[in-house]
Amino acid sequence: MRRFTLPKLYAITDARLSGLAHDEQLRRLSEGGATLVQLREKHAAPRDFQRGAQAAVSVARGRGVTVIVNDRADIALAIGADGVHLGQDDLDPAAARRLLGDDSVIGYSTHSLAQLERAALLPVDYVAFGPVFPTRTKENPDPVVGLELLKRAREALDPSIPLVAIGGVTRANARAALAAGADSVAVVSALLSEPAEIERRTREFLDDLG
Ligand code: TZP
Ligand code: MG
Repeated sequence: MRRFTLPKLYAITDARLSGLAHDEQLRRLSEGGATLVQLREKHAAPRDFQRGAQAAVSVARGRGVTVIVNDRADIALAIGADGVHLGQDDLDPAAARRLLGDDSVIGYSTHSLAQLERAALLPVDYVAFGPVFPTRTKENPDPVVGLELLKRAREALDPSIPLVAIGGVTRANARAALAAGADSVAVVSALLSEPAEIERRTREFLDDLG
């Protein structure tokens, strides 16, 4: 698996929310200082996502931004992304590892302590846990886990596996998520809901996280 230091801020794209293509979102996030971006696309046809993600990887390459593709190991492989982020219903992480090889980053979403404990046995580079706070970005989200359960998740997970808090993270609560034991916060709407503000919000978020 890839030796990979997770930055405190993990930005995730949303073309519907921002009204911007993935490459333009990545450009603005990167201008604000983001170094890790997940391309998340729940509405476009795979061909369109492939093209949009390819353009985003091209932008990322000149900027040293790590790019993770949500859901689709095939697209990640085809476009030379740095890795894939898988949910509980996507290709299983062991299969994705066989496809992508040892140098790719594989992240995995979990929503309960039971899922988290199973994740620790899989060939993944980080585990996400959430939604930590209420979110309107994800359709049919799992129940909110909260900060207490996030803390227990950190205690339950092997310390060598980075933990990402996701769901409803804002500037107001991000530090609490880190204090509860998350290594990183994954953020969509608090960065992207005002497209003209993406760069500024990203910078402010990073300033807050220190
Ligand atoms: N997985 C759990 S919550 C979530 C995902 C993809 C959405 C996070 O979006 P936001 O806008 O930061 O709450
Ligand atoms: Mg998924």
